[in-house]
Amino acid sequence: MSEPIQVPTADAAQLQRLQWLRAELHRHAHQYYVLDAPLLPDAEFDRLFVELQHLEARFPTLVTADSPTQRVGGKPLEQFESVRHRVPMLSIRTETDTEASGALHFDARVRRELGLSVDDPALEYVAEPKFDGLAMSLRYENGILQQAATRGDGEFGEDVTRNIRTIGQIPLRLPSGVPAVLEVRGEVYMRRDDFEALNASQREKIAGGARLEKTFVNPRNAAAGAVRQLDPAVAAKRPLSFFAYGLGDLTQRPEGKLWFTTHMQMLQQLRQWGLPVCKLVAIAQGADALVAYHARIGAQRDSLGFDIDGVVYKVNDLALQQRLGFVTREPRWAVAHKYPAQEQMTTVLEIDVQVGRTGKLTPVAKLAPVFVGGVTVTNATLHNEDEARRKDVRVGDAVVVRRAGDVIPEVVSVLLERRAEGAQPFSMPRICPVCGSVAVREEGEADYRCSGGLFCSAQRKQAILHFAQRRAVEVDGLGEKLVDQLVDAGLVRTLPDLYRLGLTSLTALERMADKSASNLLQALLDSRQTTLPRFLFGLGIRHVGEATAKALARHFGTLDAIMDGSEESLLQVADVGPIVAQSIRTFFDQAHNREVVEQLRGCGVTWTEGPPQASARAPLAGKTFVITGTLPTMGREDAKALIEAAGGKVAGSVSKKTHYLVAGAEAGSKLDKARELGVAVLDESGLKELLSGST
Ligand code: JCF
Repeated sequence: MSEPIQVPTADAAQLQRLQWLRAELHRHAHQYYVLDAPLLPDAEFDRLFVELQHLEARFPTLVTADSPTQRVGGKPLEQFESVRHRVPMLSIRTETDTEASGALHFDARVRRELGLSVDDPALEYVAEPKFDGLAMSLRYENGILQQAATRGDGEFGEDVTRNIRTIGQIPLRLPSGVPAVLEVRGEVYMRRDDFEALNASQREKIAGGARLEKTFVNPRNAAAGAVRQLDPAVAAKRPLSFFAYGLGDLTQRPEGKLWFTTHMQMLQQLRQWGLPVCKLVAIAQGADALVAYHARIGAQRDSLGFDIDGVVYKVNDLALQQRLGFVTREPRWAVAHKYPAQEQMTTVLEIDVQVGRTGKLTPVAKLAPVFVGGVTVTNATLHNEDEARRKDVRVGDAVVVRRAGDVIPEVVSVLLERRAEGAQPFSMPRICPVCGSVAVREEGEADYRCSGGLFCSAQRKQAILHFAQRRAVEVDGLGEKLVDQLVDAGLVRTLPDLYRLGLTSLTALERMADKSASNLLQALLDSRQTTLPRFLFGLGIRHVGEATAKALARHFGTLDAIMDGSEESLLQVADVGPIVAQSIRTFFDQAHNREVVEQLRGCGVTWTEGPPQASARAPLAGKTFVITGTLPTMGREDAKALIEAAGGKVAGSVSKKTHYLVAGAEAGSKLDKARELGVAVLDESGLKELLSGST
């Protein structure tokens, strides 16, 4: 009756591929789990793993007991004592479909397994970020932290108690009334700013030659390395954080009463007991709410302060969780819904050297296009000569590219074992690649600069783009392509040349229709009515950013006063120090710069000038602010403008140099950081009080 089952047999090439995949995966798993030093980005490891799974599914007879697919997680290191988890440490099923359908599938599956029909009401879920760190089980006995263990293989983990005790966020003692045995499960992770600071100091130690300190490729690895340090004193210097998300072993309440009946109640209880629980955890009713949560956290992903690789959905009702149960070691009531990976592998096609507005030469790796952290990346900066040398990136190399947070894409490491023979080390050119002038690197500077000044067409182009940008004089539609054309055709050499353009010369350019040409001319006419701060900023004086330009304009009132101001008088301006003052003086001491200003005025560029407002009305002079969260009535830009108008500065991230954090609703990691550093925190009304000068 039944048909004979066709068992396909693998050919030699498939067999070889299978064996190669197993060997590679074993090697990389050891690097990752045991040595905390992965050679491949996670996404690449996953690809190899899935390829092996597929091959094994096609040829089931070839599955071996020792195949990497037959085992979860890593084996414990010898150095740490092995701990048996009283309640196994779960892993979680991952949904790699990063689209909304990933959430819809989970809801549909849970409903099916519970026997619910379309007419039954929506299920209640808890949604939380999925932290990219390492899983930890904290065992409290009678309220005292007795043991901390890694996941290991889920059954046996490593005893890392001594290292975990150094994490400030983890309470060593819980308040009275907690269960006699309480095992808290959560994730140890490293915040992005802590990671950057740690790597910076590791690099310094390398540069200082003190001892070879390695830098870490990402926060997850840095955290894993710290947790498995053999020396707790070293672990203590690694800034780790912790979020609780679940429970293991637990003593029940007397008389059969329950501590809690939902996952959310459990988290709230943990928070009350003093354990850190992420504030982004939320209740979601039904599939659509899961989709919305995935999108909302995805939009915040870059600004969260820590890496996440997805979100986790859990059925909220603990009784329903119990009904759903487990498949092998994964609960049926939870899933991890991923986001696009933040690290990917690609190839370096070329290393270019770009010339900036101030002549700075920046080496840039041109990459085979790769989708990382939600965008397609084709360039990664190598910053400067020292960085390029440290990373030793060469043309043709396979590299790991990382894009996390708002930061520009970065090459984190080179896959040395894949380097082609004869790949040549990169060296910084000693002449400008655009104009051929000598490039010089001053004592104590990291950058080479082209010495060609405005003779260098790259610097000219950048200067024009800087002048024309929206935050400066704003010439609508004058972008990179057009500036390239104008400069290359010799139509524009200096800023005033812009205002001398005419219809005939413009339409002679390639791909320039009458319409675009007249649009540009109109935009140039419109740009002539500007403001003094915009004009000053647009001139591109080194060290004069928007805030300084505003402060100068307010203090002096007129351009002539600034151009003729002595260094001493410039130093009177809030925010202007000796380097900035000298830079302004040097700029206006050059006849050709004054000439440019005069010609621009001659072309009709104007602004209204006012009386000087010597920094009297600058109650916030010298103070640095950071704004975070949603303020009740002001937009962030409004708050920023008010602070700057009062002489203060607004920065993007909290550091020891921050004087005030202005925090609105849903302030996140910046608020934590400010509290940690003891930075004063203001709400909107506090800011208004400061601005009025009454405090
Ligand atoms: O953030 C995480 N990495 C994370 C891992 C969060 C969770 O709520 C988890 C988890 C692994 C297993 N929950 C389970 C059950």
